[in-house]
Amino acid sequence: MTTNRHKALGLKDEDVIEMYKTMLLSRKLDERMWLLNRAGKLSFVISCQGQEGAQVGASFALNRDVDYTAPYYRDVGVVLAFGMTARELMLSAFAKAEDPNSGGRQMPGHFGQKKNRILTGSSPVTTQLPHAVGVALAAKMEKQNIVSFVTLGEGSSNQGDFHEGLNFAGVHQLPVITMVENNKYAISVPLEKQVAAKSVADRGQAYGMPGLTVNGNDPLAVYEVVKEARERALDGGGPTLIEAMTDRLTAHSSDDDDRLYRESAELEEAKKKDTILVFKKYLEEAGVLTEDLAKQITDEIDDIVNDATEYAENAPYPEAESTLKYVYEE
Ligand SMILES: Cc1ncc(C[n+]2csc(CCOP(=O)(O)OP(=O)(O)O)c2C)c(N)n1
Ligand SMILES: [Mg+2]
Repeated sequence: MTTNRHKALGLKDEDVIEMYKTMLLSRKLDERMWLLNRAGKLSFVISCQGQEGAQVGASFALNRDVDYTAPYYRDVGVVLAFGMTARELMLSAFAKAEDPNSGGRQMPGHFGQKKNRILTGSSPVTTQLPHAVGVALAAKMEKQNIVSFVTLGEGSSNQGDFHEGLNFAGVHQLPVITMVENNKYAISVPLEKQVAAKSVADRGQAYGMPGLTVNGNDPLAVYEVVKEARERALDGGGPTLIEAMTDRLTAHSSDDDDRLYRESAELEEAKKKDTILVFKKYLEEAGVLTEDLAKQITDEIDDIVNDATEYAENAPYPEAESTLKYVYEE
């Protein structure tokens, strides 16, 4: 019964396999980046691990040929789904000239790629939200049949930009979908010290839009609510706020030690609900993922990660003389 959930949502077997591959590629790239960081080859990693199901489930519910996204730093699953490649993500991690995000100028996780309609973000959290609302305003003014999709962490939903952006989107009924990836930590600060409200989703009501909380470890559940939100937006029903409950399976970043503020038992519990495992189990029970296919996918992804690492490691750094390019008018 539950094993046919993807078909009930209009997803073919090939679609859910593609979702699984995208999630696994996100995870394996991230794991490789940690190894490279600990080996002294990469300066910094900020992880998607634990949040891939929410990221990929949401992205697959969008029209990735026309919609815009304003992702936040953990969204490896979103940018891969929108068309960024493993090589490009590694080029960014190694800060190489060919990195499409910033030519090696920004820290990793600062995504931006015009051809895939991924808006450039900057370091202050939540600044991407008013940008996404602006894209939705333009889409409405130009009568384009598209939505913009923006993500952020729950800690960042306390930032002014969140409230200003959502209020504007609500007033003008704009086609923007906001997804808060609630991993229950803002660096070392636990959820109960971040938000007094019962849920982040409840904040939608204040801005005149539906606010929904969904199990972010279940990509199909996220797919469903984002798909509905997209249809509502295109029908003129305005914005939606979604809170995807997830777990951050790593420290905040490679510069953080989460053992100082998070009990190991809590992390072990979170690992039991790991979105990759949850989705793999679903696909096995649905008869979509056989042992042979699982092995084939793992091999394929290992090859992609190895190729990306080798390519990026051997790629040239930007010329020192190019440092000020795009900073001053030439
Ligand atoms: C305006 C602003 N304040 C503080 C920071 C430093 N900072 C970077 S990430 C982060 C935590 C954000 O937590 P959350 O929004 O829950 O996202 P998560 O990292 O948990 O995914 C903070 C405080 C920042 N980048 N920008
Ligand atoms: Mg958080």
